[in-house]
Amino acid sequence: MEWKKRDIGKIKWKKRDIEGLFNLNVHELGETANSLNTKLATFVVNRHINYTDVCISKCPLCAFHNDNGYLMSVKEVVRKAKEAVNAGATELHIVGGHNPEVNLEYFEEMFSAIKAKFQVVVKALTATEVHFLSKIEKCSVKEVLSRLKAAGLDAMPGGGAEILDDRIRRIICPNKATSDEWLAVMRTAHKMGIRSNATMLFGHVEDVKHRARHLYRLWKLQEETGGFLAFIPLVFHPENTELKRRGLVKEKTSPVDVLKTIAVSRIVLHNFASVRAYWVMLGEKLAQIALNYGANDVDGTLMEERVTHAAGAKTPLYMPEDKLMSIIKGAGKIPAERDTFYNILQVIP
Ligand code: V47
Repeated sequence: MEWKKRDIGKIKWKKRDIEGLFNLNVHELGETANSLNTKLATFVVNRHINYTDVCISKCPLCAFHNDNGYLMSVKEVVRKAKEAVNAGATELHIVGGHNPEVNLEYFEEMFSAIKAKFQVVVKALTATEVHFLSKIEKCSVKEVLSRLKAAGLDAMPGGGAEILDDRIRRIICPNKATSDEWLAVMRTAHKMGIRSNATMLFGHVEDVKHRARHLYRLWKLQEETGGFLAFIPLVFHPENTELKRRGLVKEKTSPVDVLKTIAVSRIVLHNFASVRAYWVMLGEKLAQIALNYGANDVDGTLMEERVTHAAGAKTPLYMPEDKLMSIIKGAGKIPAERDTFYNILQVIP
C-alpha cells in the first residue's frame, strides 16, 4: 500500500473499498495504520461504575444482565466516585442496562451530586440507554439529553453500537435500539455539544461486510458532526452468553483478525482522534502489539470492570497507571496521560 498520511485524510470512503481493506495483508495494513499515529500513546485515569445489571433487553451477546440483579443507590454511586477521585481519576464511566426501575430523575440526582462534590468528567449512558430512557419517560431524545447535560453529563461512552446492521442486531441484540436509532442519538448528542465515543463489537456472527458497513456509517456521521472522540473495537467474549449456548459462536476471534480490524479502523476512521487498544478485551500483550497496528490509546485504570469479565475475560479487573505506562513503553511509544477529550495532561518520557 503506497498511501501517504495526507492522501488517506482525503479519502471519501465507499463500503466496498472498506470491505476490500480486510483482504490485505495484516502487516501492510498495520504499517500504514501505524504511520497515521504519532509516537505518543495515551491512557486515562478512570473508573467504571455499573449502576445496575438488570436489563430487560437481555441481549444474546451479553453475559452481564441479571434478572435478580442490583440497582445502586445514588449514595452508593457517589461513594464509588469519591474513591475514584481520591485515587486520581479524571473520568467516571457510568453505564448499566435497560432497567425499568430507573428514570431521568435518578440520573439527574446522580450527576448533580457528583458534580457538586468533585471535579471529574462524567462520561455516562450509552446511546441505547438514552434511547431507552426516552421511551420510559415518553419524551424526545433531545429532552433526555438536555436534562442530563444540565445535571452534569459531560460526554457519552460508545457502547451499544455492536454492529450497525439490523440483520446482525436481530440475532445479537434484538430488543434494543436499532442501528438508525443508535446513530440518531449520537447525532442529536453531538449537535447539542455532547461528545461521544463509538464502539464496534466484532468476532461473533458478523462478517467483514458488516464490519465495513459499520465503519462506513461511523465515518459518515463523523464527517457530518465531528462529535466522535475515540473508536473502540470490542472483541466478542462468548462465555456465559446466549450466542454461545445456541452454538452460534464457539470461541474468541484470532489475534490476527483483531490486529487487522484495528488497522482497518485506524485507516478508515482517519476523522477520529483515536483508535483504542482496550486492554480488558485484548489482554496486555495483544494491546501492546496493537499499539503498532493503528491503536494510539490503551483506555484506562478502570478500577472495576464487570461486563467483559462476566463473559469470561481473564484480564485483571484493575490496571495501575505504571502498568499502563509499561505496556505503552514496551510498544516503543511514549506514554501520555489524557483526559476524556484527548487533552494531554502529562507526557511521561
Ligand atoms: O456495549 C457486551 C460490549 C460494551 C460483551 O466509550 C461485550 O470509552 C465482549 O462500550 N463480549 C460495553 N463485549 C463496553 C463499552 C466501552 C468500554 C470501554 C470504553 C468505552 C468508551 C466503552 O461491551 C457493550 C457491548 O458492546 N459487550 N457483552 C461480550 N460478551
